[in-house]
Amino acid sequence: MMFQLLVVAVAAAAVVGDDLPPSCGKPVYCDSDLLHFVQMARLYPDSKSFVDMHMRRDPEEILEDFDQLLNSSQRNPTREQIQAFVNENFNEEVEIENWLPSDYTENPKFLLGIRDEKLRQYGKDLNGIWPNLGRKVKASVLENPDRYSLIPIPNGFIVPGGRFREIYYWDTYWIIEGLLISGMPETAKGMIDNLIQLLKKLGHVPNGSRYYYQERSQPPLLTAMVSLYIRETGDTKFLKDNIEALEDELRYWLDTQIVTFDKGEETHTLLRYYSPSKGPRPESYYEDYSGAQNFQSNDRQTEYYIDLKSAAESGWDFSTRWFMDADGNNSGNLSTIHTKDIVPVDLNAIFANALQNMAYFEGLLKNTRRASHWAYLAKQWRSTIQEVFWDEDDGIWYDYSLSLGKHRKYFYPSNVAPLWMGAVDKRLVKKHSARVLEYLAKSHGLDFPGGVPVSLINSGEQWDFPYAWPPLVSVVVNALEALDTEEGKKVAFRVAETWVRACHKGFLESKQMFEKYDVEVPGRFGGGGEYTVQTGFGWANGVVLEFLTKYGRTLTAEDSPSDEGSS
Ligand SMILES: *[C@@H]1O[C@H](CO)[C@@H](O)[C@H](O)[C@H]1NC(C)=O
Ligand SMILES: *[C@@H]1O[C@H](CO)[C@@H](O)[C@H](O)[C@H]1NC(C)=O
Ligand SMILES: *[C@@H]1O[C@H](CO)[C@@H](O)[C@H](O)[C@H]1NC(C)=O
Ligand SMILES: CC(=O)N[C@H]1CO[C@H](CO)[C@@H](O)[C@@H]1O
Repeated sequence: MMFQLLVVAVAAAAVVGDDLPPSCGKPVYCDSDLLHFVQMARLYPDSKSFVDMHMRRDPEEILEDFDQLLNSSQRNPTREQIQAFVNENFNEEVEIENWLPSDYTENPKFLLGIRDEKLRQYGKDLNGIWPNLGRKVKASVLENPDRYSLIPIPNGFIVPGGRFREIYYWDTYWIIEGLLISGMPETAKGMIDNLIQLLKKLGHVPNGSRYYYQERSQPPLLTAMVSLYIRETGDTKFLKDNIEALEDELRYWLDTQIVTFDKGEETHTLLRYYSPSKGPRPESYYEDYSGAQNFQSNDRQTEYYIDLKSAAESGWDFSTRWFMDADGNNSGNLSTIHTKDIVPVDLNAIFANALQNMAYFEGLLKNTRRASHWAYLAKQWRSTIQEVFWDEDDGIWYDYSLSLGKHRKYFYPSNVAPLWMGAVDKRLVKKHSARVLEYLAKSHGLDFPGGVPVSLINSGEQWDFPYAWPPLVSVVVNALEALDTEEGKKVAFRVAETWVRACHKGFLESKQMFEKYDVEVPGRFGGGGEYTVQTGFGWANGVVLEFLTKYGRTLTAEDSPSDEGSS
């Protein structure tokens, strides 16, 4: 079982839509005429609104009644009829209630380490947002689970904010980082346990705790979260209780997301994002379905849906990173999305780190044989990362296109993910550090006043220019630190300082933290993409807290008069 990955080859057979599973096993939310007609009637500006409602009656009765409505209207019900049907059968009342984390305190210790008075206040304000984002699942969901799209989880948790009212997989990594800084390890532990409960129930950690997210995972940062938690608390009992589940998650990725291909003389095995299920994303049904009408054939539409979902699995929905025009360049648009053709640097860096974490965990539990098994795989993964992604000409790691057999030579912060995740052997870090800095300087990706953009292309998509996303800024700063050179540390500090000042400025103006920002105007929220900008915001708070802690002794809210002109 464990060594299976060496012999798995991916069958490149065409995907046939009818053979694919629906997005989830609950037809009302994932696979029914009801879903189709309601979402296409556009009753709500955000497609997520309907699939978050719960049912007033049993789903079988509702589906049958809707069939009747279709029959009596020759499958052409009016918008009013559909709205009336929804009002009668569904309830918008939120199934999640506010929750005050028991380990929350107003003046956590980390504030003492921040020298600048304004930034210390900012840290205190950010810490003070945690209780506003605390939630737990209402008891009514447990009493009648069949009537909800929410998957119940046992512990209180911190949500991202806005439309993201449930727990999300990769968001949780930066939230946990912030919670540990805020001295809230119990809350962090409860959140990790929630993800593990989802993993046990579904066989993998879903994108978020909704059935309609069930067929998609997200960047596999669970072991990295456990590692943060264990290093902070030394809670090896938690590790012991959950080690099997953590292994299961890695096997899930090895079993379902692996791709084997030739580059040059060598055959390589790595992971890609791949989420094969039928139809549009239920929570973005109208948008996906409308987009698919650009394609004539059913097979092309099916491919399109899979590429959209695979991009959603990456967390980067959507981005030129997954677009390929006729020449394979990233200047395409959503209708030229080819996520599953692209082997991503960051996913594989995260996975190499997960393998190494697993070796570390098994070591802590004194399972030496298993520890060396995972350590061996981790080493193998790191060396494949180097062989496939490293570009000797440009001195950086690039995503790799399977169909073109070549690198995608574009600036994305994910290019430095191997450094962030410790997925490059120390010797090579030393050897390449100057080249990586040179690449970053030449790319101009770090030159903007409001943060590091997710790309340099203004496509109108939310994971493109001019937007900066907090987790990616954290990736860049940590990658630069990992170079372990004086110059690397200098640049890391500059990037972190720019970021904290921009977020601080935005916060003073609006009293809000945003899920993403505009790199051209410091502190302005980023507006484009699939939905309106969301506030709160879990990972934004986590990343600023990270930088305030890391650089609290030297970081300032603004240049002091004596610095003016020198920077
Ligand atoms: C709707 O009509 C079809 C045939 O036209 C029939 O099979 C089905 O039972 C009808 N459904 C309801 C709920 O009346
Ligand atoms: C793709 O990029 C290459 C190299 O920059 C360029 O020559 C070519 O015209 C581009 N193709 C398209 C369709 O933009
Ligand atoms: C997207 O690209 C395709 C193929 O190049 C083109 O036909 C289509 O008009 C583009 N759509 C938009 C919205 O720009
Ligand atoms: C499309 C999808 O899979 N849904 C969500 C997964 O979670 C992220 C948040 O991290 C959302 O942006 C996606 O919409």
